[in-house]
Amino acid sequence: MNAPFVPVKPQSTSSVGYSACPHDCPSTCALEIDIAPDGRIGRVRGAEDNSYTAGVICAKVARYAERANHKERLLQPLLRTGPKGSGQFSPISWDEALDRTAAAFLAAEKKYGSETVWPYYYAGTMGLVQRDGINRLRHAKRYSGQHSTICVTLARAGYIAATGHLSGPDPREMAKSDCVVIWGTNAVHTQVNVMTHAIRARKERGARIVVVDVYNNATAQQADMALILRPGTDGALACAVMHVLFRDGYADRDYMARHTDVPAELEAHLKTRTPEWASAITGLSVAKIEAFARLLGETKRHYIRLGYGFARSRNGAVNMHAATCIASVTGSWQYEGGGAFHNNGAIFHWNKTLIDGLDAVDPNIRMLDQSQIGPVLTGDAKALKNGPPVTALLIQNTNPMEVAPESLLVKRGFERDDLFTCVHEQFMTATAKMADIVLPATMFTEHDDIYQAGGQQHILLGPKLVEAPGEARENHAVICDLAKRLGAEHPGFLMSAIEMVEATLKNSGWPDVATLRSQRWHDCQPDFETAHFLGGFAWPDRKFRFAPDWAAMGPDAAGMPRLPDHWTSIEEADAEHPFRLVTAPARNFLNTSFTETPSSAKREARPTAFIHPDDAAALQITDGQLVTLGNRRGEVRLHAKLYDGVQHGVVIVESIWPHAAFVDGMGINALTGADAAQPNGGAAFHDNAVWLRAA
Ligand SMILES: Nc1nc2c(c(=O)[nH]1)N[C@H]1C(S)=C(S)[C@@H](COP(=O)(O)OP(=O)(O)OC[C@H]3O[C@@H](n4cnc5c(=O)[nH]c(N)nc54)[C@H](O)[C@@H]3O)O[C@H]1N2
Ligand SMILES: Nc1nc2c(c(=O)[nH]1)N[C@H]1C(S)=C(S)[C@@H](COP(=O)(O)OP(=O)(O)OC[C@H]3O[C@@H](n4cnc5c(=O)[nH]c(N)nc54)[C@H](O)[C@@H]3O)O[C@H]1N2
Ligand code: SF4
Ligand SMILES: [Mo]
Repeated sequence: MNAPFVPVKPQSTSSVGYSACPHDCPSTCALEIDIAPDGRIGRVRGAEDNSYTAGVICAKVARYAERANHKERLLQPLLRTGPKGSGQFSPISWDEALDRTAAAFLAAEKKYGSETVWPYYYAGTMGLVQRDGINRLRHAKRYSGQHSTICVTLARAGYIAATGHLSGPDPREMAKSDCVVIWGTNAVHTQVNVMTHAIRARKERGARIVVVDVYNNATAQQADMALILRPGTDGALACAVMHVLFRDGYADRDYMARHTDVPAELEAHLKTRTPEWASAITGLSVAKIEAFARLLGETKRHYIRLGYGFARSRNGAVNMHAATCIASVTGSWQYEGGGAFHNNGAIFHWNKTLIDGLDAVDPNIRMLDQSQIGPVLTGDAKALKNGPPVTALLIQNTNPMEVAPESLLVKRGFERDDLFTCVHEQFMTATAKMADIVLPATMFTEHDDIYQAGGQQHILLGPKLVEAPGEARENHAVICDLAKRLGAEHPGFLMSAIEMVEATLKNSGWPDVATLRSQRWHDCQPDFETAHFLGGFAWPDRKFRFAPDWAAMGPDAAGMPRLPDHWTSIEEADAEHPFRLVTAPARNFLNTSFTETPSSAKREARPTAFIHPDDAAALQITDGQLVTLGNRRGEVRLHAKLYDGVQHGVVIVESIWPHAAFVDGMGINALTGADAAQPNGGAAFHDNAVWLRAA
């Protein structure tokens, strides 16, 4: 099926191209890419002169040639010839592939109406044009909407509930902090540049690095203080810290009076949230909680870097809000190197009307929850919003067969005979294997796009640097070609990708493509006053909200606590499911991307469950033994590793391994739930009660 890589347009000499890492990582590194005389990419380096990247990138992207020049890249459109999932396909022409896809969509629409077609995508590429253009087709055709809940929803709801705005102190200020708190992000694995700036602060000013996590991960191992708590208990820790800050005179009452909503009510509420109370919930010692609170109280210039991981629980939005509140009790927002940061999404003020086709949105079209693709495809009426079944899928930039929760349902859904699936991919993923039509996709060096950083403040140009292998085509071209066949109309279908970039930059008030080509990136950092909310927070009364209006953050706020608290909405362990499972990210994979590159797979070895030695002993499980993890959603077998860097009753499985890497061909998301976390949905990937036994 896969012809060997045939490079197109060889060049005579090596050169260096400038780009941005397209992967779904908050760092969005500025890259320098060697291009060999044969037209293929070689070594990839981080740009030294980009003030956030600072010459550092992760190992998996430094080895990108292995992925781009991989012998298993998809190079031709394919038609399924065997049963779904069999992997039996025959090459066909692009015209035939697109004609068949369009015909299937038109037939489905005729039978059930436009909402039966569900364009489904995520962030395999973070380029705005190539990632989001699928929405333009969706809106122009009135296909079902996608409520994107698989990643950021919970974390954002929590942060914005507090500040009103998704931005914060300049991430480069970490280097000027006296204490960097890395909370619920395994930065060494998931966004290595946080470490660059935190370690600079330690080297240059003796700053302390604190990590709050549920296992002694690679980041915690570099910390001066690590708080390894029970999953889903960060709200309790944050409350006890604030209790101590009030109790011991560290609270900045003047700041709170000026900039927050209900400080007196918060103080009264926290009276009972003592370190003893939190110790029983979190499993941390009272002494550790006191020490952490004292460190924050005595170190005004503390930068709280809030990750996604601790928000991937059913109480995740509440926990994110609670941790953010600490910076308002100490008033650390006021200082350079201080405050609480999660993501810079709002500073870019994009006008994405052209890319997304926002001028064609029909608000009456149903929105389907991305994380509930299992229930949706298996006909759950509530998940379908009581509308027609989904009988046609167009998938770009995502691998839901393996990354979405409740994998058994997802698989059953994809197996349906009455479902037509077209997958546009770089590799034959588990999802591509379920497709009727597979289309080969370009990689970032093979098409034009523009990128914005979430964990920093640049927009970066990622121009086409090399020719695509085989017949691979960019997402934008596929969307435009399908639109033509489907009779969809929008100006965006008639433009090239770089014209889309140019127009979007202009409509958003940013420098043009020519400027970005010469500058390579543009620094969008707002001024200090704005970034630190010194003129007020982004609510009408300009106050930070200790008492958030959860109903304003999503449709399902029932029962959410009025003030920061330990909210017991998590999937608690019980007699039948005595363990809590966290599916934290593996270092050498990025979701399921890079699972195909041999060096990454070799470094990760095999799917592994980290189990506390005392728990293992009680169950007579030995190191390296096969174990079963299970709950009412499914069962998964994998190998145990005895590991004392977790609390009793907690199991960690670094992810996301393909299903095929597991003993029974079924991976970790068989155990995770697709229920929508409050208030606005979101998958609680790290919030699972499971049983554990020797297999
Ligand atoms: N190498 C690698 N890099 C990646 C990814 C990857 O899969 N691998 N994924 C990319 C994507 S899509 C994203 S969104 C980002 C996410 O990056 P992060 O913000 O780092 O979020 P997570 O990866 O979900 O988890 C981070 C940490 O949260 C911890 N955690 C889980 N539950 C809790 C809890 O209840 N409390 C606390 N305090 N900690 C908890 C986990 O143990 C883990 O160490 O990373 C990106 N970068
Ligand atoms: N158990 C567990 N599950 C999780 C998580 C977890 O922590 N634990 N994390 C969750 C999170 S945070 C996220 S964001 C999701 C992510 O899940 P996904 O978005 O599905 O991420 P990947 O598995 O990396 O799949 C991206 C796919 O896009 C393809 N791709 C890349 N670039 C392009 C392109 O330009 N065009 C096309 N057509 N395809 C392209 C890649 O080859 C890859 O197969 O997973 C979630 N699932
Ligand atoms: S750290 Fe993140 S943004 Fe930087 S190269 Fe690696 S995956 Fe890409
Ligand atoms: Mo993500």
